[in-house]
Amino acid sequence: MSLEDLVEAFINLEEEKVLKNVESLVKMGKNPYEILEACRRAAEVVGERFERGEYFLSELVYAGEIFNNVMKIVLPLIKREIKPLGTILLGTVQGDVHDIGKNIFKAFAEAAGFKVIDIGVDTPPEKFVEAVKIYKPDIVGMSGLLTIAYDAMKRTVEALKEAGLRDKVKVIIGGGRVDENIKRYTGADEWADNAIVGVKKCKQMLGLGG
Ligand code: B12
Repeated sequence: MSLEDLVEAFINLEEEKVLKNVESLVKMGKNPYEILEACRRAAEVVGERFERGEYFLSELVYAGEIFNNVMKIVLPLIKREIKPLGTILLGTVQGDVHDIGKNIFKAFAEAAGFKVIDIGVDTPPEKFVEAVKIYKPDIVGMSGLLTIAYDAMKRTVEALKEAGLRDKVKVIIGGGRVDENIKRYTGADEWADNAIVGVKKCKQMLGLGG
């Protein structure tokens, strides 16, 4: 049983094999993050096959279900620290319903000691603004995997500005394809295409090292 076997089974969408592999790897004491990262790599290949027309939407949906079932086994294993570091308001932006990566980032941020308020998927800018007024978070985290998500992120940052809230929060964006250019385009303070790095950057933004 190895991470490579897991990746192969995931790419072939062999759910039973994937879940058995995950259970064995967990029993062997494998780091939960490595297991999730292997699944993320496999999901990327599924996405590429979808792009090439080798897999269809039903297979994309199935890959999402397999990932969610893996998370049910792995996420409860992540240890939580006790001290609250700060509050993160988190959501997937308008037009985008991908939430697997968001949920993984949430679990890692909570494990590191952040309080996370999750406002869900396909979240319009006004909903982010309302939630910032209510929860007064230290950080706003926006997730997005679709190309159209970058405009939604930009609109959300602009809406925070218009509401006079932009300088009261730090903004981090995340998702498989974000980078420094998209950070600049959206007006965010930070970006991360990986949950561990995302948590580290959240700590740094609040002056907590990282
Ligand atoms: C599973 C999946 C789906 C599932 C999603 C299920 C769910 N509940 O999320 C379903 C079937 C619903 C779906 C739908 C669609 N999808 Co889709 N999907 C994928 C797939 C295969 C995997 C995504 C995933 O979960 N990856 C695993 C996670 C763990 O990775 P991650 O999201 O990057 O998260 C990590 C980091 O980015 C980071 N992170 C994530 N969020 C945040 C937030 C913050 C604040 C921080 C700090 C960090 C952080 O931490 C995570 C862990 O390290 C990708 C392929 C790919 N390359 O990503 C395509 C992909 C994203 N989908 C794609 C497309 C086209 C679609 C559809 C338009 C298909 C269609 N024709 O209907 C729809 C869009 C629906 C919508 N409006 O959103 C394209 C997007 C192309 C583009 N450039 O826009 C991709 C890239 C596939 C491809 N190569 O063509 N999809």
